[in-house]
Amino acid sequence: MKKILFVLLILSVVLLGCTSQKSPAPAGGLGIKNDVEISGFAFAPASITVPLGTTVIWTNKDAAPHTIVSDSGNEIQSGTLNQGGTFAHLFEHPGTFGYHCSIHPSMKGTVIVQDTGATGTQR
Ligand SMILES: [Cu+2]
Repeated sequence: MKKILFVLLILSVVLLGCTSQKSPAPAGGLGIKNDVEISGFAFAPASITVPLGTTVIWTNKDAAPHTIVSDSGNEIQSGTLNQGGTFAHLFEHPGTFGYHCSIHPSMKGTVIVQDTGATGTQR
């Protein structure tokens, strides 16, 4: 009886192993996160380099409202963030994304998304 249980245990481990190998990791499935603070009318850090599939989360620590808007295109487009407000964006394409605050155009930041191949995304 103990032998049968042992064999069943081995079988289930092998089967589970096969099953998990067959399902591909979803793009950005690693759940990498990176925080940017908005404080003193500035993005901190102003420039960040992240691997593909990273979710960047901006948090407004100022009493003044701010936005996060792409310098070109519409990759990043937050609404107005009041104090304590957050905005999250998943970067699914490699590249350099410059952004600014539409209320205070002197506030600028950059997100550099690198395709390290670590996410398993083939391009
Ligand atoms: Cu602002």
